[in-house]
Amino acid sequence: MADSHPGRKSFIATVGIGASALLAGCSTPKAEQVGSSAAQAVADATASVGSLSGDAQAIVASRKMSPADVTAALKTFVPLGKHDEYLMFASGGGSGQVLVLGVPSMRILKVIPVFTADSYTGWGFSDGSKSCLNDGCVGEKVITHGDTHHPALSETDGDYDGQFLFINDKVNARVAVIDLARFETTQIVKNPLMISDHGHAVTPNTEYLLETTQYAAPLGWGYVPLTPEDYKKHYRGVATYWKFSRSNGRIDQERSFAVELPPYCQDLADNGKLVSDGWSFVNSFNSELAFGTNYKGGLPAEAALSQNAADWLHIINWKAAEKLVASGAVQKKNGLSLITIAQAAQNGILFLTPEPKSPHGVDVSPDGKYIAVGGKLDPHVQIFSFERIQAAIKRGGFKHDSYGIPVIPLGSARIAQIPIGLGPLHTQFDGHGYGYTSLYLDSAVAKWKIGNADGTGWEMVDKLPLQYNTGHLAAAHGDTVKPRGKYLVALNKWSIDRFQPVGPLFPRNLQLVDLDSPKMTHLYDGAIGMAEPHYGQIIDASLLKPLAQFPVGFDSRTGKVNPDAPKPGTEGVTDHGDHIVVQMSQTRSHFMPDVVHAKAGQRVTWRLVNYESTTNAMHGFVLAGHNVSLTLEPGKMEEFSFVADRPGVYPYYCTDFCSALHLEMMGYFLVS
Ligand code: K7E
Ligand code: CUA
Repeated sequence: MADSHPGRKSFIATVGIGASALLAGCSTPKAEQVGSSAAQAVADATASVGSLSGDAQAIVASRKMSPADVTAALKTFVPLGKHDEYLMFASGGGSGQVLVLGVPSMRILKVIPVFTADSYTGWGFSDGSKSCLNDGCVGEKVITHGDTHHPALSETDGDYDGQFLFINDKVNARVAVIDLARFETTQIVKNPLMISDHGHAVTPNTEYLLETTQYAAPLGWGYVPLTPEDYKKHYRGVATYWKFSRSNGRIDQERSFAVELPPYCQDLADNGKLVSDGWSFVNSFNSELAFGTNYKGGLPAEAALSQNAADWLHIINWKAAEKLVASGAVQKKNGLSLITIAQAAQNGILFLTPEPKSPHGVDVSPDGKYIAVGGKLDPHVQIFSFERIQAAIKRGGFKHDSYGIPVIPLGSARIAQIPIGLGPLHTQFDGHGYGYTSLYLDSAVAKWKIGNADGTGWEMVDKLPLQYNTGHLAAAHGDTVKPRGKYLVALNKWSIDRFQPVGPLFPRNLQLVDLDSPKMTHLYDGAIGMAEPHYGQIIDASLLKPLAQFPVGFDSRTGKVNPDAPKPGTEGVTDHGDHIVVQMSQTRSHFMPDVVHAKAGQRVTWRLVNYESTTNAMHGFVLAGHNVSLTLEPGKMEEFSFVADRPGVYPYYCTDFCSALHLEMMGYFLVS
């Protein structure tokens, strides 16, 4: 990557990115060149695909496509009317939502609202979705945004089963359940101990969702002054194990528990599988126990937290933790069973081992034998052996950290470090004996060979530049016991010159990489016009069995048909004096009733059902002046309520062009 790219450098200068490592480390873009002459390219392209028809040859020539372009186009094109082979669930970052994309086409199929209201679907507008969002209140404070990071598909025997998706909200330490029969959020829980989180992963049979803190704080959201002594003594992290019950599709706080951790700034987390099932691995990056003091002339947080050569990998035996909780020896704090650091250290639940230096990603190999750690400020992917960790635990004779937690020496746990480049972050696997680690500073992905238990044979075999500043990678089933290889999506932070300029807020670039070719090749740039997507997971689409429509009167709040749902022939308005109840239906192309009267000051309970039995026949509903916006799929019931406080004439109408007489699908709400 020798060429320089003025656009890139001036961009960095303009935004004032100070880190010299960033400038030095970032690969510079290389124009994807066609070759010396267009004619040669056409000849090459034609040769590469055998005989192209006359039309195709003309297109290749006129668009100046290289053979690689033609191959990429053919590999990502899903023939008209056909479906993608895989679906990717990507977090929506600061939008608080989840994206669903088809792979390999990279078409966006759906945006699932989770922590943020959405006026298209009506999430946050109906009473049911409001109450789900309100379950995520921080105390009395209603939160209407989120920062989604790590989607986690439910697993059976360590592989995705297509039933549920879980997603965390980093900023407010919340976890949400999405039911993949409906592709709808069905539950949000607020962590009663931590105020913000980061790591999030399921155990191999979805017994638990692991949620780990990032920025240490007093447990239970209280106030303690920020001094070095107070930080050490009263600030804490936690690993929370949320119990998930598949039978009702809900998280059960009563059967959940947490393990108290020192304020080391825990980061990503992954759970063991197969041989390492029952264990969790959690990174951290503040062995210094520091915080920023630039407000009074000291070090900024970024420097204070990255002084030491090593940080701590936390190793948690969650099955032992589960047993300790079941024994009744564990106290509750804010309604959640909390194993203290002392209890965890004494009962073989918590161990530490050093890891170089300011690590970020931690990912367990498909066989469960190895833990790959991305060093962020260290140019290696570090490989830890579960077998060696277990042998060290058996041997005992530990030293301890200042919190009394047993420490396994680095040499006893790590078996290899593979030099791969600058800024290693996150790793995925392909099921063919290789790992793939993103390189944030290099803007690249490194492919490396999974070596032997004795530490030999671990080596990088391929590297592909990416555009630019890659965060997570997602491969098909790439973090399960059965990775499928085939495709890798790089979730890039910056896109710089890859797309038509659309103003200073640039699209994110989800790049599709082909893992089937002998060397990794780049197939597609997928622009995402929303927040930084962080992680995504890619599942074989045939494993998903979503509903095509709801039974009539289906209420998302309960997941059942609501007995109060309007029924044919019973629609209308009932006046109870201080309030009215509206029972309304939608069918192409009318509302029944199409006029609703209320008196100023009356409370209104409005129930609406879409009676359609034709798949895809949805109707919208908006009511002028009342902040009501919904979409109802066939069979769906929604309920909303408000006080009719302002006399007037308010049209309501359907927002979906559902028939030739869609514009006539309207009515009046009159407040006298
Ligand atoms: Cu690396 Cu939140 Cu997984 Cu962003 S995190 S990239
Ligand atoms: Cu219903 Cu338009």
